[in-house]
Amino acid sequence: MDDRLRAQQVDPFGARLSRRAAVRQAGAFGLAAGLAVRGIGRTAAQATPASAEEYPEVVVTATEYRFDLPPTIPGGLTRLILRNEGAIDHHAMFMRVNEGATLAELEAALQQPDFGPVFAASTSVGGPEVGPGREASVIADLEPGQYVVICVIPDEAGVPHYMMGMQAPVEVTAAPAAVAAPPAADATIDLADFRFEAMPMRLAPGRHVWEATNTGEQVHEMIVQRQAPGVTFGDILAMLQPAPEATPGELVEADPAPAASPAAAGPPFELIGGVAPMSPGFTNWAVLDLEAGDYFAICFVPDPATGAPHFALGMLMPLTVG
Ligand SMILES: [Cu+2]
Repeated sequence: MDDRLRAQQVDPFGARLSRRAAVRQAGAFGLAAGLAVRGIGRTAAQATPASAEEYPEVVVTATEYRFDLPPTIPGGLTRLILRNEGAIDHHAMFMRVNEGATLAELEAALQQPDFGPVFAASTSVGGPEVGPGREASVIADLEPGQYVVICVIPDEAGVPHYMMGMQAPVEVTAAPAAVAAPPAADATIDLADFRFEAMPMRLAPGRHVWEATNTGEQVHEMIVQRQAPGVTFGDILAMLQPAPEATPGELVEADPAPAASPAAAGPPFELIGGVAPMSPGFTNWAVLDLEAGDYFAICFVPDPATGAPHFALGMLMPLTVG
C-alpha cells in the first residue's frame, strides 16, 4: 500500500484529503474558477441555463435491499432519478472509483461496515435520496469512469444497506454533446462545515432547483424532510438527539426517531428529496417539488473527530413553504 492510500485509510472520509487541496485552491482563485477547472457548472456560464426536463435521465429503482439501474450510462450533466419502491428511506450515492484504485478494491471495502476503506477507494459525487413510495432527483455532472451506487443508511442493527445488497456497479462512458449548460438554479447553497449557507428559509410552493456545492472539508448531505401537519420545528429539535455513542470515523447516521413515538406511527416527517452524502468539491442540483407546509433541511453525517452528527453542529435549518 502506498503512503497516499495509507493516509486515506486513516482519514475516515479519505477522499477529502485529495479534495482539500482543490478546495483551498478554489478559495485562492475564487470558487467559480476552481469549479471551472473541474469542469463543473460554471464552465458553461455563457450557455443558457436549462430546466430539469432537458437533461438525460437515469432511473434508479430502490427496494429492500437492492438497486436496479442500467449497468452502463453516458456521462455529463445527467438527471439521476431515485424511485423508492421500498418501505423505508434510501439514497443512491454515486461512488466513483479513485485514480489508482480498482473496482475490486471498492467492492471488497463494501463487504464491511467501516467507511474508511470505502472512501479510500472511491469518492462520492452525490446522488438523490427519497422516502418510501416517492421519487426525487438531482442533476449531477458525471465524469467517465467506474462507479458503484450504494446506500449507506443503516438498518436498526446499524448495518449499512450496502452490506445487505444495495450496491450496484455502473460504468459511466464519455459524455455525449448533449445539454452542456448547468440547470437554472433558484438558490445556490454551500454545504459548509457545518452549515447550509444561503439556504432560503421561506419558499413558494412548486418546483425549486437548488444548486448545492460541498465547500467544506467533510462529506455532507442535504436531506429535505417534510413535517407532518401540526409538528413544529421545536418538536423536531426536541426529538433529535446527538449521538455521543457514535464511533468517530464511522459514517453512522443517527436514528432521528424518538425513543417512544407517541403514536408509534414512525417519525412525524417524510424524506421528500435532497442530496445524498457528497464529497468536498462536488455540486449537485437538487430538484425539489414542494407543497405548502413546514420542512427542515438536515445532515446526519458525523464529524469524524467527535462523532457528533453534523446537524448537532449547525446543519439543521427550518424551511417554510407557503
Ligand atoms: Cu454535513
